[in-house]
Amino acid sequence: MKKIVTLGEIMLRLSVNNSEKLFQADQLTMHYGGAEANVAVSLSNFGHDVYFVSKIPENPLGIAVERQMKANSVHTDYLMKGGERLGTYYLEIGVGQRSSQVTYDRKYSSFSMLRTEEINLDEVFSGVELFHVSGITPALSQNLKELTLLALKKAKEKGILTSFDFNYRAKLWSQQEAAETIKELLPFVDICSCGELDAVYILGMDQADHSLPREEKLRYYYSKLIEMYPNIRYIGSTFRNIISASTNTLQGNYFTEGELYQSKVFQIDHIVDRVGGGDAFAAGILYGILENMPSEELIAFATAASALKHTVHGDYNVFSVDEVVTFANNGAGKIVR
Ligand code: KDG
Repeated sequence: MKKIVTLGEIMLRLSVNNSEKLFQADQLTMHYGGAEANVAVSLSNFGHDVYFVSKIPENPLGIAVERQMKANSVHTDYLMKGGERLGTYYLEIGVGQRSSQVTYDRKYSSFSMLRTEEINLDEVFSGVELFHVSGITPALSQNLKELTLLALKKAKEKGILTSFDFNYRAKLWSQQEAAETIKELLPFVDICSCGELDAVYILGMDQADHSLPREEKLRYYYSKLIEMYPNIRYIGSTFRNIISASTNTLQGNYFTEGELYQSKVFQIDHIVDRVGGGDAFAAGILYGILENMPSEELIAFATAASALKHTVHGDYNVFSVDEVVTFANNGAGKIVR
């Protein structure tokens, strides 16, 4: 069991129940989620000792978040209380060829107003082996930009393994703002979740030759990423081919020591909820790295974890290591290649 810290916002998620547009709905279903909270829950369900650092309001929604974290055995010692409100997001679930839509209502949330002085990073990082944060956190406010950089620097000073998922959200900031910030963060990152679009549109890399196979393009982007930031030791991403709102294929990619490892292609025939699939994958990669899994096993595990997440409602991956391994081994996600 390793001590892990994640830092980020958790929100109330309100989703439409049927194939309605939000403005038509007269009932909404409640869940709670946020990228780094999702990773925390996943790693905790994999048996690690996870601390989620965030801030929630002192009201019934804050109580609900705290109880959920505790129910998933995530430590809440650094879940600060106060501020105005819990951020909310509304989710219209995609149907057929129509993709899902997210509407944020998170301005002035308790977390986005968090100030650096409210956190004692020396205390938070005591005995920690892994720190994870994503691009959503620095997108939320100037304070959180500073805190994310400070936390990554501090974690590195203390010899903690650091993980950063680009998680670019166009509704939160422009590509240019994201680029300026993320380029400052990457020198302090060991493990990075970065897709092809992140490489081109956030890091400004020249597009790979169109005629190359997709995995060759990825090798090109990842080799460049490591040339730019030699501190990055592990990179992960998925190829998703969305066939319809209820079916997609998923293949995981993992790059380390100059080699690209790819999982089999899972076809997920009955998608219940895609949200959090990327966080489930990132948590799977982190689990594999902490366990020193051989790279082929690691990428099979992370991809199976993500595929499995698509079969449950809500943002969290709630499966245990054994369940993920069984799913990966028996191809319950239907391995198509
Ligand atoms: O990766 C899933 C997240 O996008 C979801 O949980 C909500 O954190 C969230 C966000 O800011 O969009």
